[in-house]
Amino acid sequence: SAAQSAKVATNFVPTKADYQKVYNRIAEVIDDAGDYDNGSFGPVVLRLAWHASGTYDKATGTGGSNYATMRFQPESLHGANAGLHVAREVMEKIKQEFSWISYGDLWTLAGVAAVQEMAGPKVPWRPGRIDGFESHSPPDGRLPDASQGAPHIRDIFYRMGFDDQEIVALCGAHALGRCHTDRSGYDGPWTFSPTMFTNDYYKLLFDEKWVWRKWNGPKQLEDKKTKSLMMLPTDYVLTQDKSFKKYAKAYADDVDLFFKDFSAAFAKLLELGVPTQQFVASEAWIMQTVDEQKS
Ligand code: HIF
Repeated sequence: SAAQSAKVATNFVPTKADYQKVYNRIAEVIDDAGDYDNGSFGPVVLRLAWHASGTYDKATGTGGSNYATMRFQPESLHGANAGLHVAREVMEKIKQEFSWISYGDLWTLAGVAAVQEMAGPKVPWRPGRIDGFESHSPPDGRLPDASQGAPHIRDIFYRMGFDDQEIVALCGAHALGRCHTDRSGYDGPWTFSPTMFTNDYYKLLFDEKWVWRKWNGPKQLEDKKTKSLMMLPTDYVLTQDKSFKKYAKAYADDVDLFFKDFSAAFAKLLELGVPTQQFVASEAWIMQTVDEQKS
């Protein structure tokens, strides 16, 4: 009967294998980007996972990935989130197929899939986020402003509960993707391989000479040699601030150390604001890459 099938539907308890199916679908959709940005939605999907999580405030326990409030206005219209409708629309296709998954779990799992499928480290992840309401939305201003310096970066990331080492480890994700003039106003990629997770971001910061770009847009740096790469003021700060610089140099010199520290910091970011008792597993899972499942 209809009543029975409705009951079956609500009693569906997804297993790790079900989440792996979602992961696999995300991996497919990320790659099926046609002419969009180097043929990949990976970077913009990763940015969605981070912006959904990075609103967390340790002091009040508000914000974070739990309620996926970026589905609602005004958060979807916050300046920092410009362009993320692209990622949310890509994710919506998957939500239609796997309606049982919460948006917070879907978006954060997509961040994990993006990192792993673009040859990055394994990132432990577990489900348990629930869809919330507009009333759960964080205020504007919780995400970082790229035009600012070290004190601002510390304010923003200390508020989430990160330390200097974790901040610098996270920043390596700017090896991926690019800035868009019609989104942030900034322009260009950070590395020559914006769909490959590498430690090139740190290497380039130290190996290239960075000069202010002469243009009508917001203040950003360009590499003197090719003028094809960019750094935001907040990226360049990693070479100027003594404490940040120590870690950035270490990650430039040791890709394994970077992968290990990025994985830990990014896994932590994705769980901010999710009450521990909501998680379905006491320890986070390691999802398999598409390649690993082929053998
Ligand atoms: Fe970004 N980030 N980010 N970022 N970000 C942009 C794009 C990406 C900051 C600013 C910007 C992190 C930290 C900070 C990604 C991932 C992460 C853009 C360009 C700006 C301005 C948006 C656009 O125009 O499309 C600032 C100020 C940060 C604090 C220092 C995280 C560590 C690096 C937390 C992180 O994971 C990714 C991926 C992109 C590329 C998106 C794309 O569409 O290609």
